[in-house]
Amino acid sequence: MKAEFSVTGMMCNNCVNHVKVALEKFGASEVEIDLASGAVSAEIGEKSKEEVAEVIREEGYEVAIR
Ligand SMILES: [Cu+2]
Repeated sequence: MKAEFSVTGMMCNNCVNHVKVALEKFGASEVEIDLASGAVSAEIGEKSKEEVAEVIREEGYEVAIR
């Protein structure tokens, strides 16, 4: 399943990498992150959007499911 999120608090490319690595470790693929808008999309397979949002939250960012 493809999921989209709005992430607040990513300030630089290091933040983008934190989120990307965390999502990939969690099993997401095709992770795309737009730093300027905070838009994140990923293929999350059988995981729930809420679980994936929680992974982003645990990295220290605010997140809304789109
Ligand atoms: Cu940063």
